[in-house]
Amino acid sequence: MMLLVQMMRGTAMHAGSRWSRSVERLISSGRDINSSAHHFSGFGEACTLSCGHGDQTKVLITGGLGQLGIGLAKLLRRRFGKNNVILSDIRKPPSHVYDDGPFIFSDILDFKNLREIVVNNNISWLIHYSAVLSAVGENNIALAKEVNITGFHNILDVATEHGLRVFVPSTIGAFGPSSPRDPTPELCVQRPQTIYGVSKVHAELMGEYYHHRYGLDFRCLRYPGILSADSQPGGGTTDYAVQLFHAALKTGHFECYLRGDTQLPMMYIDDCVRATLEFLEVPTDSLPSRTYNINAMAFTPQELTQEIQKVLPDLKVTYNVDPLRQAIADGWPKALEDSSARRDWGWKHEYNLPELVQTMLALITQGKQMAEAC
Ligand code: AKB
Repeated sequence: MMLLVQMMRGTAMHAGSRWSRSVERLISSGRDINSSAHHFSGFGEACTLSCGHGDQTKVLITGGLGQLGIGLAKLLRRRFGKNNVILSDIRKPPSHVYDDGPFIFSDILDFKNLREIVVNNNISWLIHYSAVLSAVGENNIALAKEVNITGFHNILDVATEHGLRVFVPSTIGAFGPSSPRDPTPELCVQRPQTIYGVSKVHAELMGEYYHHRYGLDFRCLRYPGILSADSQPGGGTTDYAVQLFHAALKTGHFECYLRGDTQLPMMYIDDCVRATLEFLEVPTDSLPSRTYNINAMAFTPQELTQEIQKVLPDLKVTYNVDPLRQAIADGWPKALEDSSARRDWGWKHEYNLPELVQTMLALITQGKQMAEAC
């Protein structure tokens, strides 16, 4: 027992101050250190015990009410069982979210709250979706720093402390104007010019460092802009694409804040959540890298409009360029090079632009009809 405490103190000294404080608190709290012992074996060496999780994967999703959480939870619940996937956020969800499976309050800025959730629910995978996106981040840098950097440190520490598999999305936003843009390789210059991008590069590097230093099972995919029919993105630069579909069906007119020729990589949500689950299921020893690009399609607002006009010929799109979001988009990749993901774990997208358009229009129409019928 004494030896264990000394080991933990030694480990804590090597790590960041948040971690040190966490370990010190645990030691001085007099809580059952033996029961936590196996968690700490993940530090500096591979965790050879079962990490207390048994065989059952139990997942916590942070930022669960954003664009991706509900869709991912649905897929994971089909795979692991309804009650083994906990969706969390700091907001109150619509009531159907409570019906679909467990939903709890979790604040990633509150380390103790995170730790309680992980311990009380025997969490083994942590999927960290809380983030302030690119456009909102530029308008509130303090908030972006707090959520995307401080919050992320809490995630890293709790995941390391409890030997979790942790997934953190990165994005096309982790690149900048000096990166090669068409296509953008996995390893290249990364000098983003947004706080969002800087925080994502930070997350990639910190996660990889914790993997190397402490054996943390960190996994990261660089997502393109994601399109979904029943959940809206919030505060991003690629959001126009989802908004265009809704406007096309609602009013037949859309005013686009990006220039018509701005090409960005995009992906349909089903491909995105499937990629995430497939990547998370790869055995840790079979992954040569921890951060991968994934790509599906790339289009401009003009190309998206033309494809939608094949179904809705009266759609009219006008342009009123927002300089902030245009500058962000002008520094981002036009396409991502993703051959490593295709080679290492068999990544394959299913949706191209025509399938995306058909699916989005059908689902948004169906959703509108159901809402009207209620
Ligand atoms: C954004 O536009 O900020 C996001 C992203 C590409 O990361 N959708």
